[in-house]
Amino acid sequence: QHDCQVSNIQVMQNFDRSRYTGRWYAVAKKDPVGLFLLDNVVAQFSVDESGKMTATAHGRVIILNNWEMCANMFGTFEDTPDPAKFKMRYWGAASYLQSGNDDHWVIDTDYDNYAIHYSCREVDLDGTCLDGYSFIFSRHPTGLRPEDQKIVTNKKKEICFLGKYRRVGHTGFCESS
Ligand code: FEN
Repeated sequence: QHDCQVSNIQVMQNFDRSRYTGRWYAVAKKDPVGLFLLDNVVAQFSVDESGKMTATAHGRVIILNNWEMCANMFGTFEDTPDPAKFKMRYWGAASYLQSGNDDHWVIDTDYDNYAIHYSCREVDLDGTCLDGYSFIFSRHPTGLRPEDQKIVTNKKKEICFLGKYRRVGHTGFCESS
């Protein structure tokens, strides 16, 4: 469970998607290779009448010529046999934003305060993650509660991303859109 094998990573038991709905503020992120969201990342998860999970997310990006924009992203989730593991198809509202299809795993959450998300895009020959990203989410824009911080640190270790996260600032840049 500490061998960094993607296939051995433990995810949330009995994940309840309806309790996961609503607004989540990214407080830290581990970036993938390539284009991504810089900061001010807020996600909003929904479950429709048929039970399918969807989400929107926004975040600040800097496009060519150092132009600051707010990227509005959309995601639809395909279920897998594990209730905490999804395939996420995502795209942006603007055509210059990259789209893709990523794994979307919920590692741990208490639904009311914190959540740890994980996505490995490329598994190395040795079974570890070569390119992946992860968000630490909080229900509170101010950050994680002290009592949740040690849980989150332990999970960062388990997914072998400890030391690879950066704080996600919230300046209100995307709040008007
Ligand atoms: C997640 C959960 C909620 C729904 C979604 C999520 C994932 C979002 C992703 C965003 C990717 C952004 C990209 C930006 C980009 C997990 C929060 C959907 C995966 C790829 C630029 C930057 C500069 C430029 C062009 C594009 O394309 N950024 O010149």
